Amino acid sequence: MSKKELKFNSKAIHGGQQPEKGYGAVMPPIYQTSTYAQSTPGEHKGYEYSRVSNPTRTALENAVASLENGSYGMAFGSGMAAIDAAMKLLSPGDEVICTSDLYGGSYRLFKQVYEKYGIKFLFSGMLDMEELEAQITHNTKLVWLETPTNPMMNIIDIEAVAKVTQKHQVLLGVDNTFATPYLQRPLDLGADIVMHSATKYLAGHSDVVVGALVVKDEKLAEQLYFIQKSSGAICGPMDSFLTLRGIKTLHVRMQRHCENGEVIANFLKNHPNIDKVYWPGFEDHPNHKIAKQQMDGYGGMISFVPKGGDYAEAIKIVEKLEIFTLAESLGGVESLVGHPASMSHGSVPKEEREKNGVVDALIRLSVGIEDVDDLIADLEQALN
Ligand code: P1T
Repeated sequence: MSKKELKFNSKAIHGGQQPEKGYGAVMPPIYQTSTYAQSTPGEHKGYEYSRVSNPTRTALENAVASLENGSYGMAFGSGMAAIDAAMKLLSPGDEVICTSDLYGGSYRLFKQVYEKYGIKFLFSGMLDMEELEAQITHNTKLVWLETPTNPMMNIIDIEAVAKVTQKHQVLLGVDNTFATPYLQRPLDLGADIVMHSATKYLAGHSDVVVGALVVKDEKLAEQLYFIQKSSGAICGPMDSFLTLRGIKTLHVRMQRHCENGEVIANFLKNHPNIDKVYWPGFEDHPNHKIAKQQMDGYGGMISFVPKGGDYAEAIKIVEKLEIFTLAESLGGVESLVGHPASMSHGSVPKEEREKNGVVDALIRLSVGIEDVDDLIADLEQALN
């Protein structure tokens, strides 16, 4: 049976991978080398310099490409480096339309780095396709979306957006960090580029900062490999190894993240001290129908606003939590809590983020895979 035909849980372990050629090592060795011997200039065994490629990184790139049902993968030194590489496909004068609710670091890269180079960024809720289409001009080259969005958990219909981008011959990039390919495979829905902060669920153990891109199209892959080797923001061999090791349990971890997420979302929804809970698994979530259609589960990311909450109230709660560690990031085995307004989205101007619902009282949970009773008890003590 070809490894291409494997089901997801098997692909997480075997996809795009083969035992190492030298000694049959089941896990790819950490090729901690910058360069490779050549017998005469240009004669080598497939690798010449580790900025261009490295066997441990290749193993990771193939694994991520396999999980996303893509053909080509590129691994970078961070999620932001992966997005940066995608933005380097653009030229001055080009326009990008992105989801208005977006990781603060992506917003910062777009507005404070790339606008300086003459690239224009427009924002859209991406819930109304006619509205999205009306924003497209002959300069639009890329639509960039997150779904679920960080931190408001909006769900964007990838297939519907892809119909619009294909009609206008615009590239579609999807940041699949929150969902992971376990829950959602954007390339199957018509996206051209899938991006990951592999720092999060893919690696899954809060021990690396890594990014990835996956595409199907050969020409697009060539352009991105060229950018990757030219700009050089690559993932090192040690981090490639750790990310690959994390991926081997992605399906098991995600299953538990989803189970624990559901219990905690419902607990918060029924709690008297909570005003709003944002989680796409709720039937009354505005985009639940699309989530149900395009995702295989709802994940472990939840945002909420305490009743009558303000900045001080939110800070009190995040400080009181004990098992939920107050920290940037998400997607690891351990539960984390974040305060988007001052942490992950601190670089988004207050009026911009409040338009999207990222108010000072908003709290974001990354539900880990601990015993859910302990997580509930922790929330209970912090909320009361
Ligand atoms: O941190 P890095 O690996 O560079 O990835 C950036 C990134 C990109 N896209 C999304 C959706 C993200 O959530 C992130 C990183 N986010 C956090 C650190 C955070 O706390 O939200």
